[in-house]
Amino acid sequence: MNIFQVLLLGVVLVGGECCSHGFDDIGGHCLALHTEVAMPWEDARIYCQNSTVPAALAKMTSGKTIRALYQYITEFEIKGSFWLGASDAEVEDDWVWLDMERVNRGTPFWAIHSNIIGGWTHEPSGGKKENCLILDEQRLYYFNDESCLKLHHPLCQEL
Ligand SMILES: [Ca+2]
Ligand SMILES: [Ca+2]
Repeated sequence: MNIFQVLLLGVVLVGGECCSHGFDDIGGHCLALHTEVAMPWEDARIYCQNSTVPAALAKMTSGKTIRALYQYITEFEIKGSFWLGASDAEVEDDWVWLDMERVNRGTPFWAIHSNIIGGWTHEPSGGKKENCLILDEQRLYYFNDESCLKLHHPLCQEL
């Protein structure tokens, strides 16, 4: 192997596909949108964990990633809402990702909704009845708190 072949190999290894089979690079993250199945949040968490590569329910911490994902969903005309790896089941209104990092609040993450006095606030608004996080199709794929027992698609992320 000459120096040029070594350099070429280096480019292929560094610049090649970063995501494993079944995952797509969306905004720099390797994500898999499992529209073929729908299940409660806890089952979805295990479903992602049981992927053929190390993976978990997805974590979304930047508006840029959410925009890229929304573009992907629009482009491929994907339907349905997706579970993300966050919950406030442990302590009500204390939203944490599976790795225990706190979930960002407000814009550009959580959907807005009208409150009973006619003003606008952000989700989450479900109190103790809604303890799991979805990317909500009905809310243009912003975050919404949802009953953990509802059936949605797992959104898995390669770790
Ligand atoms: Ca809650
Ligand atoms: Ca809600």
